[in-house]
Amino acid sequence: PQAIYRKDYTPPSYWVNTVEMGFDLDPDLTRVATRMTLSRNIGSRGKSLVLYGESLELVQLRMNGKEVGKRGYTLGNGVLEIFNVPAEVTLDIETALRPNQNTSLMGLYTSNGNFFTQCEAEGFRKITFFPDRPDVMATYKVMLRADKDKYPVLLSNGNLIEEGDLGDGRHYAVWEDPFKKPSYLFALVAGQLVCQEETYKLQSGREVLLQVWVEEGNLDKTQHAMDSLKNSIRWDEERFGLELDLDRFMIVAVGDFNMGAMENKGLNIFNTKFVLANPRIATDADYAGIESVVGHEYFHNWTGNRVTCRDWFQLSLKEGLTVFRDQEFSADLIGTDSGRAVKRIEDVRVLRQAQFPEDAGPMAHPVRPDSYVEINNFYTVTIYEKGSEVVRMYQTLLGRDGFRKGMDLYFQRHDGQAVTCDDFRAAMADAGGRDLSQFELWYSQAGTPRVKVETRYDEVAQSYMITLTQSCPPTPGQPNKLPFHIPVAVGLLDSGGRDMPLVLDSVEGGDDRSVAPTTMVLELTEPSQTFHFRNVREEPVPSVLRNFSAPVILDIEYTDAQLAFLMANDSDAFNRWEAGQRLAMRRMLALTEAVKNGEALDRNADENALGAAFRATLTDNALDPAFCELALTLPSESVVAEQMDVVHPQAIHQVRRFLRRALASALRFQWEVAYQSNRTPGAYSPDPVSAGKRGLKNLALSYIVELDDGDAHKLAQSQYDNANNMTDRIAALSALVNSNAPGKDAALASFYEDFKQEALVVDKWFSLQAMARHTDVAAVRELMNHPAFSLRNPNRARSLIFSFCNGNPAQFHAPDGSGYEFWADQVIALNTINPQVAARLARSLDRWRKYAPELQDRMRAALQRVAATKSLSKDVHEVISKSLA
Ligand code: B3K
Ligand code: ZN
Repeated sequence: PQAIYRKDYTPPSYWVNTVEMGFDLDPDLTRVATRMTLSRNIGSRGKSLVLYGESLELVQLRMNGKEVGKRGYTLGNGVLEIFNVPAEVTLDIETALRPNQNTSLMGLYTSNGNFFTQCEAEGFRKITFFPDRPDVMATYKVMLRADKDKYPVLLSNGNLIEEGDLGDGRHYAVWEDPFKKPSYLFALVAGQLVCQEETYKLQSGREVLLQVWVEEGNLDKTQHAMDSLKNSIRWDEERFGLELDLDRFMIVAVGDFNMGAMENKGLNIFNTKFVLANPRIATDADYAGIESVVGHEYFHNWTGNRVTCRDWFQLSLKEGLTVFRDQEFSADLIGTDSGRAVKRIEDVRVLRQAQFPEDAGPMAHPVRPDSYVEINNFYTVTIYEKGSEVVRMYQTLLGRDGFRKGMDLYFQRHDGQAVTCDDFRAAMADAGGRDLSQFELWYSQAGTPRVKVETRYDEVAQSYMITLTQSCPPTPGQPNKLPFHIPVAVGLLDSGGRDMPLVLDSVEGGDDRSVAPTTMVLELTEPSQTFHFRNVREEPVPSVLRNFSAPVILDIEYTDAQLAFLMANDSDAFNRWEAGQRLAMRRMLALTEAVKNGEALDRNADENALGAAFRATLTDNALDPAFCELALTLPSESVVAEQMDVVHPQAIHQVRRFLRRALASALRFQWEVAYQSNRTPGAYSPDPVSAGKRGLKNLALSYIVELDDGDAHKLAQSQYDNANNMTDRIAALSALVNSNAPGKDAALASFYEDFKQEALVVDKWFSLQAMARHTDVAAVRELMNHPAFSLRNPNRARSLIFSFCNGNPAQFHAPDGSGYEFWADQVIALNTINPQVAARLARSLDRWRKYAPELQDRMRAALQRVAATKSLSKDVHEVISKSLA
């Protein structure tokens, strides 16, 4: 397969002005008639017209009404090239396709008997031949025709302008989207669906129709999505002055979907997982996920749809920005400072858990990649989450108001256009009156920068110096890196734990502000820089990278005592959490080293430093329970693995369990108190305060159950039996399943019986077992034989296979390599069904070079077996060959 390079970008030879489509929907053979008007681009005289098409039968091709003869075009390798095309032209193309056989879930496909589309990134070419690239924007008018009984609902983008009967039991609907859009935002839905709808009044007074479409029987699960949509609309008006531009906005839920959701203009299509919720089936995390994904897709209407990407290398232009917007949306909805901090910590956890490893592995790529083989492989945590961090840094550098000015200028300049990351950066720089040229390196250089912190206090001069030194490891194709422009937010704590006023020496004649700030953003732009603070009365404890002001790894030396001090006193909640994580990480790495050296972990080992810090947090009643939960959660096994040169998954697992048991037994009474005092009696509500309490209560339960005694089992069993919501039920079930409680098998069985009609809950049932500590490869293979299991449904495949390969490291990395054989079997099986899903799974062995040599050999063998498979998709091929390179 051929790589595509960013430097090779050329504008299209023809623009498309209008598109009219007629669909005769039939699951076995759908016919699509497309009429488009095109205009030749300047400077393209003599160039042919290039259209893309895949898995399509070309039934007819006409140019200005006349059939194009065999010599007028070539067709092969997914490209239809037409020669001698006039400057202004009308094309008529008829195609035929087979939705029922489309298991890739790209283009037009069926799910449970209904029709859906997914066109991003390059799915429209599976519907008709088209210049399927995001810089070609056109208006669309679409007529859908189908059997009226089987497909009573017919939806597409924009406004419904006509509908009626056709005779023969068939009917039609005509939709028109007034806004120009790239083909990847096209969508249609047809089938037996019902909706919850509401009219909503915008701030301007205009009324819009909001609908959430689901299969019959799910109408009791749409309220939260509807509420989230209304919150999103209001938030974008208030925070960014952006109004919904259509009269109708629809969300449709589908059970077979490759990812979370899709922002098609006016017709967002969602994985059921991010729409359906009620207390019986959804957890607090599900409620939060729905809110942020509904927000994310809605916010794309401006950042992605109105202003879109020139080419797919610019993907982060819309994705990084829209993730930033959805993160801010969720934080603003919680409203409190501590709620914002909790949200920030959760987002940084995702970055560290998933993006840092990507940035350090064989698939590392810049936020704006230079090349790709398959664009679908580049919907990554780097493009999304690191991209969001890059956008956040503009806000840190320019301030909230400055950032808003930059956004306003961006829309003023580019509304209706397909643009680049440079255009976004220019709007920020121009609105803020700042030179942001060095900031470009955040887009072009891969890898996670490290920032080393050194300090010196001069008591006589009452001055304090902070030296920051940056570096960035090599990544594929990028051996040497230039220094980044890094905003580092710092504060200084006095011995009483209070923030000291900050006065930088470089500020002439002191600060003209009457009150000195207590947090300052230092801008690191050189390889190394020293910042001098004056009037520093005593040697402070520095709090560096407050609120995680840049996506870097901070190397800073603290004593255990300083970490405990920061954990107790830092006014920056993020760094309070961070101090606790550093303390825990230090202990976990030391113990893992001990296990690797064959030393036994003493059950009565003294866990004083960590134990005391945990005790202080757990007994501080002034702390927000949601924050406590995060502070009392040990770094995950994969985050610990990232810190090691040679990873020993079983040793890490053993250590994390050992520490959890030690903390459980040392603090048992306090865990019991936390359990009791964070109960949330009464009707379930997913609000952040209640969810935070449940989170801490269920963390306490999980620690208590580590002790695996009768009382602990009873507590979990009783919570399981009496739960009135899924959060508490699944937490109790998970505690039971990870213990030796006598009732655990019965609980698993009853859970399945109670929820077997709810696909999303059956997913949870598989996933919980896949990640349980007793579940080995053989047990997972056995679960695949369960009648409810299917590889074809992405959610189900993810719930069992991905959960095991990514979420149960100690079992997956079994020394005999059986986990890797299992992985290879599933990648190969999925490759023929759904290349996108297969390629995601293929990433699970990404970091194979980090493991002990015996494991490496077995991983390489599994990778090579996949590589040698016949008819490997380019999706899987790209991932595997980069892993082996
Ligand atoms: N833009 C889509 C992702 C499409 C993925 C295509 N493989 C969802 C989102 O980011 O909102
Ligand atoms: Zn997105």
